[in-house]
Amino acid sequence: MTGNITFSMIKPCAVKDNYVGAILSEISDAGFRIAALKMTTLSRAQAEQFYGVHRNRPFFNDLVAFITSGPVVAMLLEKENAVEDFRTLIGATDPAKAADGTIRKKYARSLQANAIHGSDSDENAVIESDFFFSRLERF
Ligand code: FUP
Repeated sequence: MTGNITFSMIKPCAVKDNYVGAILSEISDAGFRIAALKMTTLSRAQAEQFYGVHRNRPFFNDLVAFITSGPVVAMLLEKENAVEDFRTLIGATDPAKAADGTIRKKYARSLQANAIHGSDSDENAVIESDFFFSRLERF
């Protein structure tokens, strides 16, 4: 069975590049319903928790510095087959390898500053959504 929610976050690079509106339009046009949405800046401790799975990777410190460098736009998205369809919409992690037409291909700067996050499993979609949103913030 595939889940019908995913979690996404527009990263500080794309917020600074003024792509929030364009990216939200693409997400809506692709058939996702925005069930929660907020702009916020992560603390270092929050970023370390969010990216905890990468704690031992060589890029971890740089990744935490980047993701805390400015506001992000976090969202909870609903659609049938949400996780897989959203990963297709955003494209490969490295924008140089992302397919034409994908959000990362169009709006990312680099592997680190890759414009947007999308959950990689139904389980992580729930964990990440719960990390950012209370019950009262979901519609
Ligand atoms: P993704 O699931 O596509 O977000 O990619 P990963 O979970 O593999 O990586 C999480 C984030 O770490 C990426 F969005 C970008 C960053 N990253 C680097 O900065 N350097 C790397 O070598 C790999 C990933």
